[in-house]
Formats: sequence, C-alpha cells, structure tokens
Amino acid sequence: MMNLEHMRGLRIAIMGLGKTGLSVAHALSQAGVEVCVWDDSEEKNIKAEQEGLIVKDLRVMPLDNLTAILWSPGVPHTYPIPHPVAVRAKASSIPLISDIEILMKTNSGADILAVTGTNGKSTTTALMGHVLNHFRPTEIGGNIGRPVLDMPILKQGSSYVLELSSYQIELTPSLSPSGVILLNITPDHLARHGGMEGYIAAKERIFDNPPLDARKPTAVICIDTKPCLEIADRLNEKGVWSIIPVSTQKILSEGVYVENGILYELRENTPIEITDLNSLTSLKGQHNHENIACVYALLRQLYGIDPQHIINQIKTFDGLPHRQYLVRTINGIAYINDSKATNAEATARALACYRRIYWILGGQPKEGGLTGLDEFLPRIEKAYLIGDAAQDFGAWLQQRHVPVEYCGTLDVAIQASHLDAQAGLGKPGTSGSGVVLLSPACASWDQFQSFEHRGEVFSSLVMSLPEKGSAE
Ligand code: UMA
Repeated sequence: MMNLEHMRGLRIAIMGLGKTGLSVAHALSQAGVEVCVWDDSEEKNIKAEQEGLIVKDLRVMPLDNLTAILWSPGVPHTYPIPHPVAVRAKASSIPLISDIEILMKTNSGADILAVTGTNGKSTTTALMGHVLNHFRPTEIGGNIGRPVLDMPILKQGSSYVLELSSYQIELTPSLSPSGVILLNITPDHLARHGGMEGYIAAKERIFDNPPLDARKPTAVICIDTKPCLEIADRLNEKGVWSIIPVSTQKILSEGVYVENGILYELRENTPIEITDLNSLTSLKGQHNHENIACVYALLRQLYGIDPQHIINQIKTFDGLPHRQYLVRTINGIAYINDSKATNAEATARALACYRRIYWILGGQPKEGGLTGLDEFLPRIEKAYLIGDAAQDFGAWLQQRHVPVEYCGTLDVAIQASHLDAQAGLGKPGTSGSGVVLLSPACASWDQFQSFEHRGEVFSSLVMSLPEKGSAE
C-alpha cells in the first residue's frame, strides 16, 4: 500500500466504496489523513462503519471545507445524469479526483506508462508488466482490477504500468505519462460520455500533460481505428510526443506493423522481420497481435530493449483469465472463458479466432447489441442465450438463421452447449473439434457481481463437467 503521509491536513471525502473507494480510504486512514466515505448502498456504508471508517452522507453534509472528493470511476458525474453529490461538489467548486490523481502527486520519479483503448487494455497492461519486469522493477495497476494505491512506492529507474479507462482519465488532471499505448477506439460507454465525441475526447486527454523531463514522451498509437488515426494526426501537429504508429491491417512506412502474423519494425525505412507471432501459444488472433506490436513498439522506443529479449519474454506470457482463456479440453473440444468480452467488438475478436463455435452469450446488453458480428455467424454451430439480452439477441440471431437455445442462466447454457458439442464430434461433414465459448457481448451485472465473477462461475462449472462427454 502506498504511503500518503504527505496528504495529512487535507480533507478528503470518498464517493463509492467499491475497489477504488476502499483502497483509497484505507491508504488515507493509515497515513492519518482525515477522511469520510459514502456509498449509495446502505450495505456498503454499514460494512465501512464496521471497518472503522467514518460514513457521512455526502448528499446533505456541507462540502465547502473539503479539499477534494475521491470519485469512484463507475459513478456518473456528468452524463447520462450527474450524481447529486457531483452536482453539489460542482456548486461548491470541490474537485472530483481519481485514485490515479493521488498516485501522480505521490510518485517520485518512477516512469508512468499508461495503456488505454476500448479493447485489449488489460492484456496489453499485463503483457507489458510481464516483459518489463524482467528488465526493471515494474508494477501494474488501475482498471485491470488492482487499485493504484495498492501498489508499492517505486523509485526512479522503475515503472508503473497503468491500465486507464476513459472514466479514470477524465478524473486525473495531473496525468503525465512518459509512455502511452492507445490501442483502438470503438463505441463503448457512450451514455457516460454523452456520445462518441465525448468518449474520444476523454481518451485523448491522456496526452494533455506530457512530462517535462529530458526524454521526449512516447505515444504508441495503433492507427487501425479512425478515431486513433485522427488523434495521431492531431498529436503529430503539436510535435510534443514522439509518435510510433502501429498497424495489424496495413503495411506502414514507419513504426511497427504485423502482416500475416509476422511482426515487422521499420528501421531507416527498411522493414525488419522480428518474429512470427503465429507460433505463440497463448496470444492468438489479430487483436493480440495488436497488443503485442504496441508493447514491442513502446519498449523499443522508450527503453531501447533488444528485440530478441522482448520476444523471449513475450513467449513466456500465459495470457489473462477471462480473456479467451482455455479452461479445459474434453475430447478435443476446447472450453474457453472470454467473460471479459462485454461488448460486440470484444466478442468479434474471439469469434474471429475459432470455428465450429458453441457460443454462450447474453447478459446486460450494451448499446449496439450484436452489430458487427454478421461476418462471423457461419462459424457458429449454435448460440446459447442467457440474461436480460436473451430475447433480443435470440431474435437477431434467428433472423440470420443461427440455431439458438434460450437457457436463461449460465449453468443451463454450459450443460446444453457441452452436450451439443460432444454429440457433434465426428459428425459427417464436420472438421475440427470445435469450442464451447463464453463470450457474452454484454455486461455481467444482471446476473453476476462482475465479469470476473461470471468467468469464475463458468470455469468452475466447466471443471465439474464429467471427463467423458456424451460422445463416448
Ligand atoms: N456507487 C454509488 N453510486 C452510484 C454508482 C455506484 O454509490 O451511482 C457505488 C457502488 O455501490 C459501489 C461502488 O460505487 O460500491 C462501485 O464503484 P465503481 O463502479 O467505480 O467500481 P470499483 O469497484 O471502484 O472498480 C473501479 C472500476 N470500475 C468501473 O470503472 C466501473 C474497475 O474497472 C477497476 O478495476 C477498479 O476501479 C480499480 O481501478 C472495471 C470496469 O468495468 C473492471 N471498468 C470499465 C471497463 O473496463 O469497461 C471502465
């Protein structure tokens, strides 16, 4: 946990008692900082009081003498409707800040490397942490699920690798990263940002305060989505950042690109073949090639690490649970947990990697539903629908002649897909064993506490399936 003694004398209130709020509350209390907390859930407030925290109703208590309100990223403060506490804070000119803002004010010399984008952030953050830690002390945190103040203090010569969501970036005015990876921007969280423009603007803020040290800060930008290409163009004009373009869709004349699974780095206008990414066992698919290419580009530019050393470390990375994670294989059928795919874009990335898919999907729907997935439907053997989105998704799939089964809950969907997948083994006219894939294209909150919880339930149910399937 980070030592926040420098904050003694400040008066901080905390809004929201999830991972972020509790992490900050404990770090501040331990440092002797005066702190009060509030959550709209009574249960959370009672639990906080039992833990010795001071609970005060921020909807009514005077806010004027507060230094700042630590704002949990998931609580709306502008769109779609600002939370009442945010309205009061604005009226009293009290800033809303993230835990990352506190890290920025506390950090003394460690490099801040920030990873953002709509999809692939967690894998990229974990991969970068995994590789870089081999060369210098490195900690990872942020949206990946480890609140940043739970990390230890690092000194100069070390690196923090932070996964940052748009929610966190807009609450961190002092964010000043030496290196940024911007992976991609596609529609997500639109209600929270008042539309696509607001979402793009929130992401772009990551570049607002380049550090004022001797090194030029590095922006690795995958230019395969239009908003990212436009951001790269805008940054180029300002000339402050050293920009390394990355692509997995086109051959570039500068930067780093992937063609047919081969990673290339341009040196003095000449493409140098670095490695064949198709041979990697854990990071499969074009989206993972994007993640790898971005990590490679940043580590080369910022630290000058030898290409072969980077690749050797990438090869030892196992991937993350809940992101196309192979839970088990039964009779050649792979059971894959891709619970982190909470929107159609993320699910597309998984569908692109497999054939003969027994697809479990549904949950709390996101804007856009299954838009963009048509091209992958020939790969689907059958769809198993769960959660609030089931009826709408079922109708959409049936219109496109995909067989569906309404399962309601995950346990029913696993049983049904397991039986079908095992029964389908060796059927005439089929080749390859197929996969049972949980890739919901939905948030989890209608039936689970989080996507991690959903993935854990999936994994434990898959582990309890009998070793011999019905094909035997
Ligand atoms: N709450 C209120 N009032 C509200 C809304 C929520 O009081 O109107 C309370 C809830 O009762 C709950 C708390 O706020 O007790 C939850 O706060 P939170 O939603 O900010 O969640 P945390 O547990 O603090 O987790 C957050 C990130 N969550 C979100 O941004 C929604 C986590 O990212 C992150 O891992 C964690 O901080 C540590 O940094 C999750 C996420 O879904 C994975 N992120 C989104 C995404 O990746 O798409 C952005």
